[in-house]
Amino acid sequence: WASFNWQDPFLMDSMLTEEERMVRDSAHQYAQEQLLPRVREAYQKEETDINIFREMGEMGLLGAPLEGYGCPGVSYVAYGLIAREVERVDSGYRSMMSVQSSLVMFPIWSYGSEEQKEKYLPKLASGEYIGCFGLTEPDHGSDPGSMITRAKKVDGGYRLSGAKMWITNSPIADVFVVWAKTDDDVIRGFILEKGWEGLSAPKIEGKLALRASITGEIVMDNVFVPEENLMPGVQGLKGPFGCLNSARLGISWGALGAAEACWHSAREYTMDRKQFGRPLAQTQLIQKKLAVMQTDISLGLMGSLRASQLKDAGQLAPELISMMKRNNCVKALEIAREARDMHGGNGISDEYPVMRHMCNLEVVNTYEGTQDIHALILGRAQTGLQAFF
Ligand code: TGC
Ligand code: FAD
Repeated sequence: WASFNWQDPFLMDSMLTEEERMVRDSAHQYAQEQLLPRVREAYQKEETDINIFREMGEMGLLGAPLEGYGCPGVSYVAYGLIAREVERVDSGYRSMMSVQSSLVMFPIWSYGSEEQKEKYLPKLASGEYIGCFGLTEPDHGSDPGSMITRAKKVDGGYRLSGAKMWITNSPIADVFVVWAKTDDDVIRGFILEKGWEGLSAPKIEGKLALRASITGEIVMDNVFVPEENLMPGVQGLKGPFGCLNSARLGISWGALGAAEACWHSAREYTMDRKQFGRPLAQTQLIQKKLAVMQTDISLGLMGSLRASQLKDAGQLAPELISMMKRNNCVKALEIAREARDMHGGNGISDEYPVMRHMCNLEVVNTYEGTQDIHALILGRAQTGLQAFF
């Protein structure tokens, strides 16, 4: 028998290519050396450092799986490994990165005209431009198909009116990918730019989670969008959902990075902390909790790895992404809550990462489709019965 590797029970490392291991290691080094030292203050003060986009651009972490236009073109497995390393530090940093990569660069790359690709992608890849993605509205979150944002056809383009809510990066964004219904009631994607008349993006204050990542609204008051800023390549909800597929896959990896940080912190803490004359880690209850964390993380990673390999082979169904996004976010949140508890009173201090991860993971469970919405997608897939309404 082989000896057991408690940190990597399935020997996942050996299932990665040389390039994937290299990408993972450099993302790990960047996240631990550059992001970790600033996260405590950023979270406390609710500050988003825009230099992080430039740094990530230099590292090749923005739009990593896309080919051309200054993007590295790595595999989706590598993209997942990057998300895991960044979210090991903070879900907010992964959010900044995955919105830019999957929700702004991906639609321009997939549905944009050649001119749009050349104009926006290289600057988004380098982090010179910051992007945001406007789908959710104040009254339409889980059901974006009912959106009311309108794009009225006028001479030379469209006039956009409406509001988008809970938009990652919007107050600092240069480029806004916005989804709106045209006169014929069809959802289309538009690229808006900061400074256009009638466009504003106020910050949402009072967030108790994901505080290192700025969130805002997008308010459009009759904004003129020239014809050349309509993305020609897609119509209907499959446009935004195509982007969400790729972002959700990355989140399934990222959430486990946060969970791993909590697991390792709980393990170290309970090895050091003595109560009743022995380390907490020498009690049966604590060992059971550590075993559950290890099992859920390891199984989740195997699922995400397989899903990403299927994506790279062109064989991935969106429902499997729902399964992995839902499972890994739910498990990561349970692990963070348990790890917080195992740190006792110290668990509520920001000296330890567990409470911050726990709060962040509440959001990660909600955005990109809540766990219940993904359960309904999976329920529909196995029964053929629509239970959303
Ligand atoms: P439904 O009838 O199911 O589908 C309508 C059309 O869309 C197509 N479609 C998909 N295409 C590609 N990939 C997918 N995953 C797709 N899912 C659906 C479908 O084929 C159909 O196309 P067509 O051509 O036949 O018209 O639509 P529905 O209105 O019944 O949808 C229900 C539901 C629940 C699946 C959907 O609305 C949903 O997923 N809701 C969750 C909303 C959501 O995830 N919002 C995310 C906002 S962005 C965000 O949160 C970013 S946070 C990022 C960060 O900070 O990290
Ligand atoms: P609702 O849809 O009102 O759901 C509330 C509850 O009802 C949930 O528990 C849900 O599961 C449940 N529910 C809904 N429908 C059903 C049903 N049919 N059956 C049973 N239960 C149901 N959006 C963007 O477009 N771009 C972004 O960049 C972005 N970033 C975000 C960043 C943050 C910090 C947050 C918090 C959100 C962000 N979102 C973004 C929005 C996010 O995608 C939505 O919050 C999410 O889709 C849920 O929508 P909602 O908040 O309107 O909740």
